[in-house]
Formats: sequence, C-alpha cells, structure tokens
Amino acid sequence: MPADPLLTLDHSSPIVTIQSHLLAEQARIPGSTGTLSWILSAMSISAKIIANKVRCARLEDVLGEAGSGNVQGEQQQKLDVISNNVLLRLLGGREGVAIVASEENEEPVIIRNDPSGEHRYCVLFDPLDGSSNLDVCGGVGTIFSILRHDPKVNDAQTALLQPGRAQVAAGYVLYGSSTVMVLTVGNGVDMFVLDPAVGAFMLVERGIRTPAANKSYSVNEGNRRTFPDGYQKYLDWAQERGYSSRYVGSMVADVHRILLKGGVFLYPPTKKAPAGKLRLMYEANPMAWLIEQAGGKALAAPGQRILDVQPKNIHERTPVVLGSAEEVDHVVAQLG
Ligand code: AHM
Ligand code: MG
Repeated sequence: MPADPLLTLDHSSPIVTIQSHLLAEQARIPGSTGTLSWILSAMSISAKIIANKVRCARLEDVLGEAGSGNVQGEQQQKLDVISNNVLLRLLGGREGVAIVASEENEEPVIIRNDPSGEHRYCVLFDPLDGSSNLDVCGGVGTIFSILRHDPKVNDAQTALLQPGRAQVAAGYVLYGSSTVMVLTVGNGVDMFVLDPAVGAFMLVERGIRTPAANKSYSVNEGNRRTFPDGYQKYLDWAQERGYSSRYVGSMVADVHRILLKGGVFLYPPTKKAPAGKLRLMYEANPMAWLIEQAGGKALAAPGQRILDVQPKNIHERTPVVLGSAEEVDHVVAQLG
C-alpha cells in the first residue's frame, strides 16, 4: 500500500490548489493583469456550488423539469436553471467579464459595456450538459469557453462570433464519482479534483496526453441508420476489428474517458439533427481545444478542424469527431 504522502515531507511534490496553480501560470506571462485567473476562479467557485446541488439531487427538490424550455426548444431541468443562475451571478461579479453567453439563454448577457474597458473577456458555457442523466444519477458536467473581448465591437453577437482557435481558456467540470475540473489556457491540459473536506480543487495531473490510439468508439448507435454512409462504414470497419463501444450520453463524461484512456467520440449528422446535435460554441470548441492540447484531433468533417469553423450564430450546431489522433484518422479514412 503506498504511504500517505502526508506522512513524509517531500518538497518535490507540493500540494497545489487551482488558485495557486492559476497564480503561477499568470506569473509566467509578462504584463499579465490577473483578470483571466480571477474569471477562472469564479468558474471553480461556481463548480463547487453546482457540485453541491448535484450531490443533493435526491435530498433537495432540485430534480425534474423546471416547466420552461430553453432556446433549443428542450425542456429545462431545475438544475439546468440553478446552474445557469449560479454561473451568471458569479461571473457577473467579476470586473473582467464583458459578455456572458449560455446555451440556455437565447441572447447573450452584456455584463459591462465600456468601450474603454481593456483586458475584458467573453465567457460562453453550457451550465449543465447531459442533464437528462440526472434522474438516474449519471455523470453531468459544465463546459466553458473564454474569448477575448474587443472593446471596439459594440454588438454582443458580433463580439462572440470568433472561431474556437481564438479561445484563451477552456475547460469542463465533471460531476461524477468525484468532481473533476479539466482546464487549458493554451499550455497543455491540467486536471484538478475537488477535495470535498477542504472545499478546494487540488491539482492531480499536469500536461495530460490522450493516448494516440485505443480501440474504442463513443457514439449513439441508435441513430446509426440515419448517419451519412461514411459513418456507417466506419462502424462496420471498427466492429470488424473488435472495437469496444462506450457511450454515457453525457458529452463531458464521454470526452473525459477519451481524454484519459483514448478512443474516438462521434456525434455525426442525423436525420433528426442534420447539422449534428452539439453546439459549436458551448460544447464542441472547448472540447476540441482540450483534446488538441492533449495531442488528439477534433474535426467537424474531413479536413475541417472544429477550431477553424467560423461561427455565424452563437447557438449553431456542428458534427463532432474527436479523440485519439489515430482513431480520428481511421474515421476520416472511412468518411472519404
Ligand atoms: P444537452 O446539452 O441538452 O444536455 O445535450 C447534449 C448532450 C451531450 O452531453 C451528449 O453527448 C448528447 O447530448 C447525447 O445526445 P443523444 O441522447 O442524442 O445521444
Ligand atoms: Mg449541452
């Protein structure tokens, strides 16, 4: 049994919280104002509040539908609404936030509209992705993407419509068997786990690399007959080679597994959702950047990096193929 690290004094393995990690990252960038770190700190506090609500789901009256629909026309769960409000309130209090856009709100929320305001950011998020899993105690998550705000652009929609490669920070929080936050600021991918006794996110792994290959795919195979031919060919190809199928139906949980263990995640166009189901700006872009930062690939179509897609609408959807570099290449080979 490994010794408890607290029994030995090992200066080479300091205890690092997300706050100290962010301060150290910030110190590496000359002239950094600390604004982005302060926003990421708001994300981590929001995550703790949401995690606490998710953990109490059967104890408090927070399960079930809120009785409202979101901008996508989907029923909102009460926890969708609670999570959205927590994020809006936390981020609204941060001086560096200019605009906030949520998958749950039709219009972006302008927090500060000051043309002289420099070093400000736009924050986009899906407050509680996969929330239909809540009723069965399944994994759910928060996904976020942060872009610079150009003070010369007055219109909120225009300010937000930047391709994913312009992101300055992206991450997700998985409320699973533990609460995990995975983050990139363009310097690799780092993972933190919430220590519930201390109430702090602790750094557990730096510079995560997704395995280059793993014979595993993650897709809703119930839609298979309505996928374009190439995706069906890929599934035949993979099954002939003994691939495993792993699908939670909650993007954060599925992508987290692929980040750590490898494989490929697919959400192709379907008859019901001809442009794919997942949202480019709230889901695909942050996940694509994380996976690329971990050495993987993320495509909307063969030869089309998700991060290079120019959004025309903040709620637009995209097909998604992401994961281990070799596994994405195998999908592309079948898509032709
Ligand atoms: P949501 O944002 O409404 O929760 O939907 C997104 C979720 C993803 O987490 C997941 O990958 C996908 O929908 C699952 O869709 P399906 O049930 O069609 O397989
Ligand atoms: Mg979602």
